[in-house]
Amino acid sequence: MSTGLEYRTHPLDFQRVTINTMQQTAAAFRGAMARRRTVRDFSSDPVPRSVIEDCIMTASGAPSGANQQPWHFVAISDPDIKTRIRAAAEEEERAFYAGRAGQEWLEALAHLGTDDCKPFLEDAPWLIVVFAQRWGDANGKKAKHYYVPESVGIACGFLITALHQCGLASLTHTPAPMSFLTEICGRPASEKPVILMVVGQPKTDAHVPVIDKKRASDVITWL
Ligand code: IYR
Repeated sequence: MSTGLEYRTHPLDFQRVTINTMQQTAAAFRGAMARRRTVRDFSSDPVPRSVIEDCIMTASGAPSGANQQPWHFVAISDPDIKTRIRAAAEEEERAFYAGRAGQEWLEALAHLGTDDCKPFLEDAPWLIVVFAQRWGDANGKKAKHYYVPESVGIACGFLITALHQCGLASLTHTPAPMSFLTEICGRPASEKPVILMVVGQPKTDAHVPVIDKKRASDVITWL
């Protein structure tokens, strides 16, 4: 079926590297990313807005279904807005830890040492709320978006990687439900908040839980 729409191309910008460089880069990047940990003890040391913008634009360059880029990022440094977000998030978390989660979920989380107290929502210099656009607006007409959760998940992966690469810690925080973020961030109802990314430097005495990572033989099947 022909749509009659135009297909245009330009030459790919791609640099081949030697196998040696490929191997060294892969191993070095694996090591660098292995040192990335989810942090919950944030210092309030400031982080330049330009760094946050660069990391967000790295995320926004991620591949997406039909290249619809179905995302919007709200970057918050305003202390009053952070205080509102903390209050709303902690209200949800109190209900979560007091029973909404259920025993099985709480047991799965126990080794992370989390509770309903979220000081990092005020301590960290930046909060980035990632919104998924369930549909787009094509000249006032609702346009269906494809593979939205997958696309936004990939963009969040780019964001976390970019933040780590430039020396910043992050926490993928998901108070449930997180619909209060739509109102606080002034976003339309067509957008769904999916991740509240907490970003900054760790406190100098920050601790993280002891966790295991799966080994190659656990996660890869070679055929
Ligand atoms: N949102 C809660 C609970 C929580 C849920 C999962 I899944 C985690 O990986 C970590 C925490 C909280 O932030 O405490």
